Amino acid sequence: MLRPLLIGATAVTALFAAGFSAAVATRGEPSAFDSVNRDRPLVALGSERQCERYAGLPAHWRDDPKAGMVRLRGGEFVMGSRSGYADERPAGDGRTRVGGFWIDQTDVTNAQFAVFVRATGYVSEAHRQGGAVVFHVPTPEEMNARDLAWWTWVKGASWDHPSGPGSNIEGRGNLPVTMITQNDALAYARWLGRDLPTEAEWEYAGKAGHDGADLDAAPRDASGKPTANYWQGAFPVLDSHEDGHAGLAPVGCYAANDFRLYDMIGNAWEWTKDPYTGPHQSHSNGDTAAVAPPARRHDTPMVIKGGSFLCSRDYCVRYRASSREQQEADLPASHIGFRTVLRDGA
Ligand SMILES: [Ca+2]
Repeated sequence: MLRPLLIGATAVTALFAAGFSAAVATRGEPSAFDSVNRDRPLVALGSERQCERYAGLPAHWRDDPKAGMVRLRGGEFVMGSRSGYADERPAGDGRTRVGGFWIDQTDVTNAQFAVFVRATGYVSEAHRQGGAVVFHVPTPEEMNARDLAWWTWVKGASWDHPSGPGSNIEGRGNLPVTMITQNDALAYARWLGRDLPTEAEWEYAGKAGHDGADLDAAPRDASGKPTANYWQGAFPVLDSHEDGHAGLAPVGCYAANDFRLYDMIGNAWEWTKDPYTGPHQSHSNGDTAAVAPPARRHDTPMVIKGGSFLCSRDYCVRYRASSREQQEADLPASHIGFRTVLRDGA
C-alpha cells in the first residue's frame, strides 16, 4: 500500500524537475492537482538542505495573495480508513465530495505568524492564558512520579517563547508555528482572507489521490528511510531521531505528497475547523488537557490531523492522512500547528 504511493511521489518530483506539470491519474480520474499550478512559483522544498535554508516566507508572500499555495480541483474521495484505528473508519461508504480550494504547501511558519502579529498587534491565547502545554523527554523519576510526564503546562510558554519566558524563536522562522489555539489559527487565516480546512478538505489534500496507508505502515521509503518527522525509538524516553529530527523540524524537510504538500504527515498536528463529533468516530484522549491548570474551562474538542513528531509505533500510531485526534479548541500545545485554505468563490 505504501510503496506505490512513494513511487508516485518520486515520479512527480522528477516531472517537476524536468519542467512538466504533475498529472497523476488515479483509477482513470484526472488528478485534483490543478494545471494552473504549473505556472505558479511553487515552494521548492523537500530535502534537509532545502528546509534548513528556507527563511519561512514563500516567494512573493503578501504580494501574491496565493503565494505558497496550490490549487486542488474539487472531487469525490473515500474519507476515513478501514485499516487504521476504529475512530477513523468511514461513515457509511465514506464517499465524500469537496469543492475546489487552494491550500498552503507547508504549515504556517513562525516567520509568517510573526508578520501577522507585527501587522495586527494580535495577542495569542497562550499569552492571554499565561502558558501552554509543552512536551519534553521525561526522566525515569518523572515517569514514576506522574502520568503523562512528558506533558507540562509551562508558564510563559507561547508561539514566540516555545520553552517559556527565557526562550525565543530566533533562527526558528522556518519551523511550524505551534502553541496556537484554533482561534489564533483562524485569526491568522482571516487576516489573509482565508479559512481553516474542514476535516474532509484536509484529508482529501493529505491522501493526494491515494487510499492512504495502513495502520502498521510507518512513513518510510522503499529503502526504509523515514519520509516524515515522527518518533523512532521507545516513546517517550528515547527518540533515536533516525528521521534526522528530535522534536519539531523546519517545514519541508521531507518529500512533498503528490499534491506538492509538505509535512501533511508528522511534524506538527494541524487544526481543522471541525468539531470532533458525529458518527465518524468515538474516542477520547485528552492528554494535553490533563496537565492544563485545573481551573481551566474545557472547551469544545476539535479535529486535528496528520500526526506529529511524537507519533510512534508504540504509542500514537497516527502518521496517516485518515488518522485524527481531538484537541480542545482553546488549548495551545507544542505539537500542534496549522495551514490555511482559500475556497473557490470565497
Ligand atoms: Ca523525529
